[in-house]
Amino acid sequence: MKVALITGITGQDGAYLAKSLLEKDYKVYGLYRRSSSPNYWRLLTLGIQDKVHLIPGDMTDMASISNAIIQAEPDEIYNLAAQSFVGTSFEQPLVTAHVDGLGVVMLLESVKQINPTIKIYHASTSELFGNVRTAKSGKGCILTEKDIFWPASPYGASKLYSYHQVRIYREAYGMFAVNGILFNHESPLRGLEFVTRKITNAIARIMLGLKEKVELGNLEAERDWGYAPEYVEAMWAMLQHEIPEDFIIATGETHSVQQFLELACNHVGLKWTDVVVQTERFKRPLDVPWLCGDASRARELLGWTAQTKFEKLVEIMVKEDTKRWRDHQQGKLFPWDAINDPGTY
Ligand code: NDP
Ligand code: GDR
Repeated sequence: MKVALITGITGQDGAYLAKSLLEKDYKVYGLYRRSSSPNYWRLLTLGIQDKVHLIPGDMTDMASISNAIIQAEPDEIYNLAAQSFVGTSFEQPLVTAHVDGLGVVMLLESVKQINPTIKIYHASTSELFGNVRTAKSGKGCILTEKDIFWPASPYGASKLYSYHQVRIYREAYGMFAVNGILFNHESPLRGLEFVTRKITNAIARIMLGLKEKVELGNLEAERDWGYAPEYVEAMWAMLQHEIPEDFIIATGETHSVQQFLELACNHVGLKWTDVVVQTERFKRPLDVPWLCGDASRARELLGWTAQTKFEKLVEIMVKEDTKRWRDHQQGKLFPWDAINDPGTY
C-alpha cells in the first residue's frame, strides 16, 4: 500500500485529493493546523474525515513538518498548504512569504534530510505569470511552460520563490520534486472568499430571499476556470510520471468575472445587473487582468485533459449552493454549517 502525506488537507484541493488517493488504496496522512474553530467541513462533506490520519503541524514550523514526515513515512508528499488568497497577500505579505515561500523550503529540506527518495508535488500556480501577457502580443496568447513569469502580488512572488526552490532541489540533489502550474480550479468546496464561490453562494441566497445584492470588485478580470476534482488527478499523475517535470494544468478557455456572474444568474432566473454592486473594497492594488493556459504537454505526457468546462462548472456550483441553502431553510444541517456564515460574502 502506498502512503501519501498531504499538507493543506482541510482545503479544497486537499480534501478532493485525499478522497481520490483513498480510492486508489493509499494510506493518507494529512498535516492540519490547530485552530480555535476546527475546519473539517470539506472532509466531512466528502465522508472521509475518519479515513485519513491527521497530524498537527504548520508550514512555518520545520520541526512539525519533519515530525509529520517521520511519522507518516510517505512515498509521496503533496504540498498544498498555503495562504492561498491573493487579496490577503497584499494585507499579509510576510505571512504569505513565510508559508508559501520559506515553508516550502522547510519541507524540501526536511525531505532531503529524512528521506530524499520521497516524491514531492508542489502546488504552484498560474499567478506566477501575473501580468506577463503585456509582454506578449495580447489576449489569445495561451500561456505555456516556456513563458516568462511576472507575478503581480505578494502571493505570486512567494509562489515564484518556492517554484524555483522546487526546481533547484530537483536539479541539485536529484530529488523527485515537481511544480504543478495549475490555473484556477473551482468547486462547491471552494472557499467563500474566492470570486466564483462568492458569486454562487450569494446568488443562491438572493434567489431564496436571504440576501439582496452581491458586492464585487473587478468584473473585467478573465480567468481559465476548471473543475477541482479533475485537477487533483493531474497532481497524482505528475508523481506517477517517470521523469520529474513541471506541468501546466488548465482548460484553455478564459471567461470574465462578469460572464461567470451572468451565467450564475441565468441559472436561477435573476438578472445580473439587478444583483451586483461594484465596490472598491474588493479591488486589489494590482490585479491580473487575463489568464489562459495551454495544457498540451499534460495531455501528451500525462494523458490529462480538462473535462468540465465553464458552463458546466457554473451549473454545478450554483446547483449545490442552492441545495445547501434550501436545506438550511428547512432546518437541515450541512457540515459547512450555514448558520456561522458571517454573511459578509
Ligand atoms: P485552500 O485555501 O482551500 O486550502 C489551503 C490549505 O492550506 C488549508 O488546508 C489551510 O488550512 C492550509 N494552510 C494554510 N496555512 C497553513 C500553514 N501555515 N500551515 C499548515 N497549513 C496551512 O486552497 P486550495 O485547496 O484551493 O489550493 C491548494 C493549493 O494550490 C494552495 O497552495 C494554492 O495556493 C494552490 N493553488 C490553488 C489553485 C486553485 O485555483 N484552487 C490554483 C493554483 C494553485 P486551514 O484549513 O487551517 O486554513
Ligand atoms: P485568484 O482568484 O486571485 O485568481 O486566485 P479569486 O477568485 O480570488 O479572483 C479572481 C479574479 O476575480 C476578481 N474579483 C474578485 N475576487 C474576489 N475574490 N472577490 C471579489 O469580490 C472579486 N471581484 C472581482 C479578482 O480581482 C481576480 O481578478 C486563485 C487562488 O486559488 C490562488 O491560490 C491560485 O493560485 C489562483 O487562483 C490560480
